[in-house]
Amino acid sequence: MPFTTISVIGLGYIGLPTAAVFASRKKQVIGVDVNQNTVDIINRGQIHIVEPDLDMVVHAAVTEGYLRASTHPEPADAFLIAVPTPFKGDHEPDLSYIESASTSIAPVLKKGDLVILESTSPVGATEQMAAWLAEARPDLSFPQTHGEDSDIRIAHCPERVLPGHVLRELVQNDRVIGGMTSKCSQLAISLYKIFVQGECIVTNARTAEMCKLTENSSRDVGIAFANELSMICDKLDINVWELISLANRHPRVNILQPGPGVGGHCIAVDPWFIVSKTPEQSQLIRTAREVNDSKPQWVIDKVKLAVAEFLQANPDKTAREVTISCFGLAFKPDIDDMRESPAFSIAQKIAETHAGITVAVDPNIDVLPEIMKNKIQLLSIKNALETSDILVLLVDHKEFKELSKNDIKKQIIVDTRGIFQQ
Ligand code: SAJ
Repeated sequence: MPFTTISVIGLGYIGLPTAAVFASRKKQVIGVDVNQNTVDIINRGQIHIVEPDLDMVVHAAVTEGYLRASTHPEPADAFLIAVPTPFKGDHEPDLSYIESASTSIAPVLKKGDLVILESTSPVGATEQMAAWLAEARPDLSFPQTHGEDSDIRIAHCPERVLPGHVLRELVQNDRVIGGMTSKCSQLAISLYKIFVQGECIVTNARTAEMCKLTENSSRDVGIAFANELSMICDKLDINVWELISLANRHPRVNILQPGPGVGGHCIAVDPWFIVSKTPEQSQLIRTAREVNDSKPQWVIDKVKLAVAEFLQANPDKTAREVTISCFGLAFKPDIDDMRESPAFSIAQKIAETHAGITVAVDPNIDVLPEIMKNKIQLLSIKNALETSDILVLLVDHKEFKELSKNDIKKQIIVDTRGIFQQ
């Protein structure tokens, strides 16, 4: 086996589970992160993110001596870069984290090492990473200049795991292996085969980059279609959820579900990496992004109409006496992750503009983020139902789906997930 020591750069939602899974296969793993606090937490055998079962796997890996975290890279046989690739204000991809990760590992690289870029990246990022490495280490040869004879092997192998199911999907999903040369791909396969039970399929680095972007753009376009339908149906007085379930009975139709918008750190971001490279050719992908990004404002307008409706029915009251409850803050059901969450931004916007009380309810969140604390009250489902006049359903958490029509009969409902309407 060519890999005794494996280093994972970036110990976030993808890097940490990946490091832990290698360690659970009894490889020596060095996890590297710029955040000292993250490193300290992991070295205590604990975790700083929420992902089912990850705490147990990390705890075992650290106490058995297979996983160790550090703020500085050390020599290893393989390096996996799993750092964020956000976009800048103009939707241009920001590769600065990949650049600093490359610069930080360059001094410890040695002949025969494998470097894999796992971060979701615009097309060309792997070649760019290889160029940064070559610039920092003129004494080593790289695939872009030396092909199959290079000292260092480089590949792009995008992660495709679903938050909430990361440990299972890391092992079971098929893996796209985009080597810069055939030998790069073969070495990358032998690394992933340490834990991957799915198939490892070889392609080139550019296709692998585009493959990951295509998967998430395809989902974004699908969700945009559902969101657009929901706005059309609202105008035409048709129940969109009934409509979609009927249309989906057709053997070749499979429409996704509308919601308050698209959240998370992947689907709302990755399509822009395609648009920024090929703006003229990416009209559908851009429009889908715009449709999904417009949905939160549409929901906020619906809430305003609901307040007006309430005041019309209760002429003795003013807006200051109307309590609005936002059910759900996470970016999707049954998790606590609020990153890029449309539910969170809708609740925040309501709290900023509504004269009365705004309440939030989320069974997976115990403490509100600082930014919300003095604007919103966090209540239990029961208390929120007792006190609120308008209920804005933003996330289809299982606890909300269990509510019966009797529980919610007195409120005006703005239901963005259709759980009270099917
Ligand atoms: N959503 C809808 N309607 C739907 C499905 C989803 O409104 O019918 C919304 C969700 O509520 C959420 C957003 O879309 O706000 C994204 O959720 P998701 O479950 O579709 O995806 P993520 O962001 O958790 O994970 C995606 C996955 N990609 C695909 O399914 C193609 C995952 O496999 C990727 O690894 C991940 O992005 C990533 O890291 O890129």
